[in-house]
Amino acid sequence: MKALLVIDIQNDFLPGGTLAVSGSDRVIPLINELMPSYELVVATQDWHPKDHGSFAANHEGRSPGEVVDLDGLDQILWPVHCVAGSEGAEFPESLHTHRIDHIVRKGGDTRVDSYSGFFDNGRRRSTGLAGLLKREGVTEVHLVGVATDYCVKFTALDAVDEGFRTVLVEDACEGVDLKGGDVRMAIEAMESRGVEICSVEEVMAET
Ligand code: VGL
Ligand code: ZN
Repeated sequence: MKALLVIDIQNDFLPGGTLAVSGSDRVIPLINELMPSYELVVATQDWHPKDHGSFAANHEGRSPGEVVDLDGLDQILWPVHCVAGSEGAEFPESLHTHRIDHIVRKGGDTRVDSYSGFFDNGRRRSTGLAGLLKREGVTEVHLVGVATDYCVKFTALDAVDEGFRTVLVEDACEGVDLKGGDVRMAIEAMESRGVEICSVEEVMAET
């Protein structure tokens, strides 16, 4: 059975948000079109406490884009985004949220970031996503959302490690691309680990 994983489609990652991924609003109608084709739709949400260690504002004298050590891991600093319970952390109104069966929240631990929907960046704690998918009988996951070079990439790599056939629906994703080429490199990294790459059109033609 196939599940659609909708990664971090939240106001702060959309144009006008605090960590806006340029062009990310483009993927919402595509995701809406895809959702009815899946037996299970799981959406992740980046869901940080105000004092989260990934926010530049919580490191004296630091700016977004700089890298610090956070509990032994390299951490890129970001603008304040997706604070639990804030408007920026909500799904946009344009997303067909009635199609979402489960929501998995990540990034709740102040001392560690969580790009993947499965584990934190230190792989210390699981979100429960793998167990949820396995209980539901899922064997294949298709990924859409933001950002291709962060949360989508790390969720896809963990999905492969967890034994799922893993497909990236490339044109229904959008990346940050901090340094030009990050999205291309992310896609290559996913492919070389066994992630299949396809398009919305190809998915829709199959169903
Ligand atoms: C993300 C940076 C920081 C993402 C989340 O959803 O890709 N990127 N937090
Ligand atoms: Zn975040």
